[in-house]
Amino acid sequence: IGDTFRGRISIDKTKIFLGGIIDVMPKLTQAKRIIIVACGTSWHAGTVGEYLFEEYARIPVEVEYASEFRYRNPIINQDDVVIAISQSGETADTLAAIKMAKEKGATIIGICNVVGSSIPRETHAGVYTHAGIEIGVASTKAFTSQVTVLTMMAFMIGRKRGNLYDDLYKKLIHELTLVPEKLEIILKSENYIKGIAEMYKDATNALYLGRGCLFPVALEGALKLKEISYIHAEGYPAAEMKHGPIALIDENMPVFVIATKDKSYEKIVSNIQEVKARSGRVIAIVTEGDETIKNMADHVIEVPDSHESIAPLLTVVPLQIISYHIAVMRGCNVDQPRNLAKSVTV
Ligand code: F1P
Repeated sequence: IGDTFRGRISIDKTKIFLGGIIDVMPKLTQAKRIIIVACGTSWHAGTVGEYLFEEYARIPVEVEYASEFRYRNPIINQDDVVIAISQSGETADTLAAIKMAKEKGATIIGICNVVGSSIPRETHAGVYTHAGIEIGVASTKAFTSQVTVLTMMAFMIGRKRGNLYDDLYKKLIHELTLVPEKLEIILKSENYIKGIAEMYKDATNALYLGRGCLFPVALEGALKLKEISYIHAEGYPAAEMKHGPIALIDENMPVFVIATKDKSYEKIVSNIQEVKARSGRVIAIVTEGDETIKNMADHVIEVPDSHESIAPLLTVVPLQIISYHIAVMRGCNVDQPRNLAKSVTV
């Protein structure tokens, strides 16, 4: 893989280091636009990236389904940076999308898991997530590791572009270093989460709601339920609920709301009220100690308090666990769901 994807990923108290993209850092920091191309779960990770890049790096971002993008005639310029995200590094649509963007002169960066796969070989630089082999077809740790890399990139570019002053930058780095121990705390609630799964295992539909960078987490929660338990599920931006999905809500509809404390908190609380007013069953992912939502929701799953930029990494895990237990209780093969392939190479 030549000179790309070299170097290690590390975080210490004062800096983030993404060895594989050092050479293209000037291109990234001066990019007029970042285009993220991916499929499935990787597209959801890219959409978290969109929120974080815009917030911290202050660069316009477009997130594209590679399967659409490759068949359009998109306007791509030489000062665009295209980021391809793919667990397998072999997804045919993502590969075709970056080949096209490369021909039009864009700088191509990859975020991939499988070392030496096809997508990294078509990029100018990139980062291996080193998440290990995904045994299951449905991506889980690939998602959290892709989001981790995108979060690090957003902070790094933000810092280089002068948007993040010292104290905030250090605080954000510190927050990243706390993720593993916070995830350990969340994993301790597995039995409690399994109990919630038991109550909803016979659902025929489910709705997932989130706002800001937690909206893609809602999409990913819904996708995990669909992929492994075959329950129809939809992820929606919470504020869009009133434009359609609200018609579906009744006492049989479980509504998973990702509602940790951030700048949208008051708004998501009113979205929960709207669901409860229509007798929907609310399962809310909340910041620990949130009594307000506890008094409104049917169930809450608490995650440790964190900076809002870290919340996608923490809140997706209880949703993955719930889908896993529902699938097992329904007798589904969680590692090899029907009709799904690990790498979609055609
Ligand atoms: C994309 C993807 C996965 C999904 C399934 C099918 O793969 O949609 O997100 O879980 O395995 O493919 P990739 O490009 O991230 O390897």
